[in-house]
Amino acid sequence: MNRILFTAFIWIILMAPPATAQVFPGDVNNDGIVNNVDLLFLGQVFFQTGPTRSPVDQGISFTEKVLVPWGSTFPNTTIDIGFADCDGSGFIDHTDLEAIEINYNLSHGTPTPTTVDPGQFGVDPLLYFDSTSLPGPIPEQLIALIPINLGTATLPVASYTGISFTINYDPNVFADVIISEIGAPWASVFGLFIADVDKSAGTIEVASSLGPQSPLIDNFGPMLGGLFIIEEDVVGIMGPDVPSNVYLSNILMMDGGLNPKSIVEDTVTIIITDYEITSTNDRVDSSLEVYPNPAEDIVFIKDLNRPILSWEIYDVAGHLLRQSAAINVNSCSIDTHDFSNGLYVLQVKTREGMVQKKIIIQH
Ligand SMILES: [Ca+2]
Repeated sequence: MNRILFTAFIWIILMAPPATAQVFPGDVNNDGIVNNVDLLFLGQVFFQTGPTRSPVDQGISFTEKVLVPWGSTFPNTTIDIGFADCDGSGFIDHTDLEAIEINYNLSHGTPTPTTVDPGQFGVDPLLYFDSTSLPGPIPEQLIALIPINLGTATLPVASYTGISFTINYDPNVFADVIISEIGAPWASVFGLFIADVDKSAGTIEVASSLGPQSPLIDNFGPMLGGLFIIEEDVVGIMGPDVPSNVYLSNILMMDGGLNPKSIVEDTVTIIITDYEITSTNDRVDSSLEVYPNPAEDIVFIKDLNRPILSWEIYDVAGHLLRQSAAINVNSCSIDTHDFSNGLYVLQVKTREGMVQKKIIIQH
């Protein structure tokens, strides 16, 4: 009798199906939450191929799908690479990046996100705001152009393959913040990038990965352009020099073996002044027209109410690219045929104050 029971027990153990893992599309590192860290893992295995999931378990909706293990794991982990094939197609590609974007911040079970080591100032490299491009106090409704740099000449980063972090700002002060990649060395043609914006919380969660085809980077310098667009009428600002802090947090940089590297955080203080103090007249933005936008080879500026005295165009890194001579016209045009596709800031000086506009060049 005992022997029969024992045999039955063994049989049950042998015949019981193995515990199957579930894929929640977008949670590439299977830590319970879809966030910017998942992009770092995705970048490591981009373009890899493996077995497809069964048709009922394909797709990127945030419901559990049965994992078909790929049999290989991310470096230094026990996480099967099959988790990166979010849609179950057998090919890791941009649809899987889309799964991160669509399911961002969704969670399952009890998330155990990666803890971040804040690093040690003077020992570890910095991710920091390059405030040298800040001209000083900035009036309401204008744009503060602040590039974000990674590493310095004395403390460069080593073996870079990707980074994720959060930018935190006061949503009552900034109407919008636009982040864009500057390019080499931190971005490659095979690279991946996301910036998830939460305007009510005042956060942007960013991740950038070189992708699998690129060599590791030992370097330092500008990484991202940041346009911090100040509200037209900042609540409570009635006088000059009101400070507002923008800071970085949750920085996770990884090398090619997915080993975290400590990076030190930074804060920049943007000084905002009441618009009325810097202008002798009423607000001037309403009558200035900039078109077309997006533009290809030429941008027109027109202000029938107030003469245009000069204009300047900056890239997202804060570099002055082109400027007019002193003029006094109601309309003019700017040749942009040799500009790269992307976002720029046009700053126009009119007789009654300064106006800034975002322009997009798309050839
Ligand atoms: Ca995750």
